[in-house]
Parts: sequence; structure tokens; C-alpha cells
Amino acid sequence: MKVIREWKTMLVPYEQAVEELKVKFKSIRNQYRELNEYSPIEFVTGHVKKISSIIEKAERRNIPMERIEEEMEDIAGIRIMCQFIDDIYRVVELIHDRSGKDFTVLYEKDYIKYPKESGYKSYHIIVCYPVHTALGTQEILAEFQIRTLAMNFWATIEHSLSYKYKSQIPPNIKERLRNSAMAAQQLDEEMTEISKEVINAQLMFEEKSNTVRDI
Ligand code: 0O2
Repeated sequence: MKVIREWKTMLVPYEQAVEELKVKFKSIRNQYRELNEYSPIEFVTGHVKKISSIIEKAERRNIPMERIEEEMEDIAGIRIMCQFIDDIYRVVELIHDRSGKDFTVLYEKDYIKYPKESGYKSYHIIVCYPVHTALGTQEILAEFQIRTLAMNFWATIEHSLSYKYKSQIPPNIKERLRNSAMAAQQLDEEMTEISKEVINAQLMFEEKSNTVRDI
């Protein structure tokens, strides 16, 4: 059984990884903004799982304490929020392009095409990330969760409700949560439609202005 001090030491590289990865994704977003281009990344957050959550998950998944670092892939978590669903897949491509350089993509789970039973949607990518510390290089696992603002809104509230109910959410509440996940999906779809119409209207306006200028 690890004592608190050992847990804290174990988590140091995970904290470093989260800080470094946040900087990397935030700088991608800033580069788009500096070029006056639309950024598929709206904002980025990151966190290291709490010791109590690591222990709870290890017990639930029957992971022996000495195998936690090899088997628990989301001790270091990065969340990338996007405006539109299409942006999620652009970010996935960006991550694939960087695989083998900053980190290596191990596998991914598309909970957007295949939502979880709860209604949860997000695109998850598990990577192996080398952390360079004073004691040498350590390769750790990290999870990227890529989602829209609406998916994040739903997941944040559902997560805190699950925590309050200690995962014993009554069936009628589960049903309402699934319905609200569908409402979030409709919101995402409607926003995509609106954005396409605005872009088309803008293109038509620009074409007309160019024609008038040419006459
Ligand atoms: P936290 O507090 O977010 O760090 P599992 O066995 O389902 O716990 P698994 O199979 O290792 O997890 O991976 P999965 O299903 O891809 O989920 C990993 C993370 O995705 C979870 O981390 C959540 O952040 C998020 N997630 C997955 N399912 C749901 C869901 O139904 N609702 C919400 N709100 N989030 C979900 P943790 O472990 O919950 O911890």
C-alpha cells in the first residue's frame, strides 16, 4: 500500500506532462489567432486525477496497485474544447500529425459516433508522452478528450451529478440526462447549420462586391 508521499512522488511527472501538453495545445490555438485564422481549438484545460479517484478506479477495474501506471490511461487528462463537431475531427488530425514527435498515439475511442450508454460524447485519444525530469525520461500515458462546448457542458454537469449520487443515479434521472445529451447534440447540429449559412452568405456578399468592383 502506497503512503501519501509515494503517491505524490508518482504523480509529479503526470503534473509536468499536463502543464507541458496544455502549453502545446494553447500555442496551436494562439498561432491560428496570430494568423487571423479560425482556430479549431476554443480552449484547453488539464488535470491530474485525484489520488482517491485513482484508487477507486483501480479497485473498480481490478488493476493491481503496482500496474496502475501501465494500465490507467487517464491519470493525466487534457480536455480540448471546440466550437463545432467538425473541429473535433480537425483537432484529431492535428494530433495524428504530431504523433511520433511530441507524443505517440496509442489508440482512440470515438464516443461521438458511438456515444456511451449515459449519453456521454467526446473523442478520446490515448497517448504515450515522454516526460524529461532531473532523474531521466519517463514515458507516461495521457488521455486527450476532445469535445464541443455543448458536450462539455453536458459532461461537466453529469459528472458532478454522478459524483453526488455516488453512481446510483435513479433511472428517471438517467433517462432525463440521456434526453439532455440529445438536446446538446441538436444544439451542436443547429450551430453547425447556422455557421454554414453565415459563411455562405458572407461568400455571396464578397462575390457580389468583387463583381461590382470589376464593372
Ligand atoms: P475524471 O474524474 O473525469 O478524471 P470508466 O471505466 O468508464 O471509468 P475507462 O473505460 O477507463 O473509464 O475510460 P472511458 O470510458 O473512456 O472514460 C474515461 C473518462 O471519460 C472518465 O474519467 C470521464 O472523464 C470521461 N467519461 C467517460 N464516460 C463518461 C460519462 O458517462 N459521463 C461523464 N461525464 N464523463 C465520462 P473518470 O475516470 O470518470 O474520471
